[in-house]
Amino acid sequence: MSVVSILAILVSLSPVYCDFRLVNFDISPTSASNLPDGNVILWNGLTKGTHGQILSSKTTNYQIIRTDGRDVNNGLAKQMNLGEMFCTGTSNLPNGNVLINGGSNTDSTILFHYKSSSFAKTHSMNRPRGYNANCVTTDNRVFTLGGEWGEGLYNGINFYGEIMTLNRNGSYVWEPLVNVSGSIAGTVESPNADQSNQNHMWLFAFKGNNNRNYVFKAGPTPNMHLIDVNYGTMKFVGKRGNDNMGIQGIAVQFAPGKILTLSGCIYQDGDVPGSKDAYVIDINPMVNNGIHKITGPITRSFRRTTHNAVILPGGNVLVMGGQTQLAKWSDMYSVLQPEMYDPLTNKFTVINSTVKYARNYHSVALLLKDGRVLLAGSGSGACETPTDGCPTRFNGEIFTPPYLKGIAETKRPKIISATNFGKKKCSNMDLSYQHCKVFEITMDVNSCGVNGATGCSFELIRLSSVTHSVNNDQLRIPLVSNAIPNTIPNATPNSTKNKVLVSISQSSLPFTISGYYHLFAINKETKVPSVAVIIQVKRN
Ligand SMILES: [Cu+2]
Repeated sequence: MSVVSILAILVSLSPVYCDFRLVNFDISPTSASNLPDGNVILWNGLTKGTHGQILSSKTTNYQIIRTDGRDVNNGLAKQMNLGEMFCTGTSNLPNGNVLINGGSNTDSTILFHYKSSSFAKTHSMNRPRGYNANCVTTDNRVFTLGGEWGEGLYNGINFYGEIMTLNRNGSYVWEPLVNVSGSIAGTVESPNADQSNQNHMWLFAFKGNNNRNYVFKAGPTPNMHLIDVNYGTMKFVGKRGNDNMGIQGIAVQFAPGKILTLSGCIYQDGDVPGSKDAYVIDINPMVNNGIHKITGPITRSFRRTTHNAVILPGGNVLVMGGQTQLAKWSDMYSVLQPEMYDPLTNKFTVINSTVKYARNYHSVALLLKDGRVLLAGSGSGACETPTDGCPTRFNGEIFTPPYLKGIAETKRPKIISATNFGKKKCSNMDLSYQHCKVFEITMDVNSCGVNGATGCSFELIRLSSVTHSVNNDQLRIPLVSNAIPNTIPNATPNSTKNKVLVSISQSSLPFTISGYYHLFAINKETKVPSVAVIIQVKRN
């Protein structure tokens, strides 16, 4: 065999880099959630292809997939028949289960238990609604707000806030917060004011230094609000810079208390252009009863509405799909190129790659445990099979971000274990106990470089849920890391070189939400992230 032919074989064996890899599904997903086992649950409507639900129907199709996009079963969708699960509120609960509440015109509340892969119905909301939005609060409850009827009827009904509490006996109950007005929170003075209700709000929870539990509403209306979930009150806290109504837009908390908003368009219906503006809202001062800071407008590379955004390990935000002009259930005006926001430069840059298919209204995106990104769904929502000939997407694509371009899996930082540090056993990072606040991470030998584990930085990215592009669960928390102190008995530089101690900083605590997180190690020099280990974080 000649040298030339050996080289040719080597070249053909090396993995071909491709940004977006197509994965086929049995449904056209309109919602998705990360699960604590690393899998993802996808669901949509009444039939495998529907983007909608006939009122009073109780059937939803779903699939559970692995990180590589393969179904955990036989590739066929399953059905659950307990209630509506379309255009709902969604939350990743502190215990790892997924809460799905409302949808179209229902009050139903459904729990997905990830350990048994089963659904159960729980206490109904006081106000039936679809298009509501949730967030998990800093006192481990779930807050929901806004919405409307699925048939597009608004009729002046106030879709006020509600809060769901887990009782001591293990049951849940929704309590209305009638003074947290969904009408005020969801409305702006515009000719189509009522249409703003058909939009999932952008909600972010934090704890004040007065120990009260707050929710900041960043959008989609340009009027921002602060909600006190203990007192059940809401106040106007200012405009989102010069931003317009941000319908079919999104917001992500890429660092504790730092929210990037990516507005959509000004009306729910009609051909209206998408926004090109982004803002960063820093709500850290609000912890001490201060005033938030706004940076922007920051110019995006493309006009977009119906787009998705995913926070990546390292803190960049990947923006994908959507349209330059709103056209629901359509491939018109599609933006195929992704772009990335870098918080260090405060700029967006186009990524030299294109999605395989238009991913617009009702599309979803989630960060996966291996540092890749799932982008899925979209289309007309009117096809029953992938071969019907209309553009309903019975598929997704897995994006390999630039930080993994040309990187062999063996060259990534590798977390061997992440356990509590100290004398007592803690099965999670429990912030209420001093001895459970610090985690000891053991890295594979030299996988952060020759100087050991201190060559990596560490961060948490919360498991999250997305519907209609909106994902209020996404949250990134950089960790403080320290080498193992040499005061520990028997510790030698060699035995501790690949270990590091990590904890959540004091300034991140007000924004830390109980639940499961991806723990990533990132090589400080190459910026390459590890595959994540999933850990639980608890606060009392
Ligand atoms: Cu919808």
